[in-house]
Amino acid sequence: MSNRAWVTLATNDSYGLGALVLAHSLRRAGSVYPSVVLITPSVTEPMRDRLRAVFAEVVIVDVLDSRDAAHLALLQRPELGITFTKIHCWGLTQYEKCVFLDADTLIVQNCDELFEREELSAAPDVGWPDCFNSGVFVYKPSAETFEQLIKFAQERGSFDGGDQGLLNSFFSDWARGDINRHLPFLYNVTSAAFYSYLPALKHYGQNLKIIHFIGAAKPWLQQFNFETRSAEGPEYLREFLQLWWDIFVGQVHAHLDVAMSGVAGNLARVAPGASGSQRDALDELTRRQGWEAGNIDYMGADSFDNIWAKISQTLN
Ligand code: UPG
Repeated sequence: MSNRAWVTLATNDSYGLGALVLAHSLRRAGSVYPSVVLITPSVTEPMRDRLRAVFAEVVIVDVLDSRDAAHLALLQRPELGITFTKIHCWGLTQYEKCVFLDADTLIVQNCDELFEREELSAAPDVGWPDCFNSGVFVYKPSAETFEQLIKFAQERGSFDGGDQGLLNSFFSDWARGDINRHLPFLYNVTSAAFYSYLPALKHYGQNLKIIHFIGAAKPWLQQFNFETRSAEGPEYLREFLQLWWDIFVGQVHAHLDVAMSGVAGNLARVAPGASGSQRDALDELTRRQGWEAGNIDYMGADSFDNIWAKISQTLN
């Protein structure tokens, strides 16, 4: 058994889709290391079966939630308290070193060299570069660190209500300490970089290793045309959304089950190459889920005119 592993987290079937595509992207990139997924009891049985088929290990953990509504409101993401569950990754003490990857990341090129880094290595967050982004980090599993993190969380909480605030306070010497613990940004290119510094992206982008679809606009909530097999969504992200959906269509879609929950169950109902009404029905469901997750298409389907037309039609 390898003493190193990739680790991700899914607390529901929708993030389970992200985890499945991520695991296939690691294989596609030829990684020699196994991947492990942490799941919580709310992940359905059919999704667990699928995860077991693709991951070397599926580990069930309890939900840890910051329940910090005030700070999460500042982030405008009330659902992120549950990301505290990520801390369980320190409990995987059967491994000596791990790399944690959010379920909304995608491996574009092999990055096995990350395992040569030490705890805690991570890339800067574009919003505040003296903080690291906690979507990709190298760490050393340890029961002691796990206990310390739980204690720290109970006593001090998190300045953003999510795991990123907590981990940055805990590993507080990251910004000024050993530069080797700063991963190049190419290992965690967050979508925000595409509109904040486009020339740099054009200049360095061909070496991009990991793309991270941060924020509410997850790939599985974007529109996908099953007939033409083309991904929709923002132009600047299209190439990476296409890669995500290509892996999904090639490796994941055929194994989905209608008994899965959320978007996973919806996508299971779509036949490959589907067109017309079946796809429209799915779009409707996905749009609704996207809307409920705060991913609102203000200028398109969810525009005021469309909503008003729907209300008028219902009232007549
Ligand atoms: N996750 C779940 N279920 C949820 C929400 C999150 O399993 O309901 C997992 C999943 O692995 C996901 C990760 O937690 O990828 C982080 O959540 P996500 O919604 O992807 O957060 P981001 O919008 O990408 O935002 C940022 C950081 C991320 C950090 C989060 C909260 O990039 O690393 O966990 O903020 O601090």
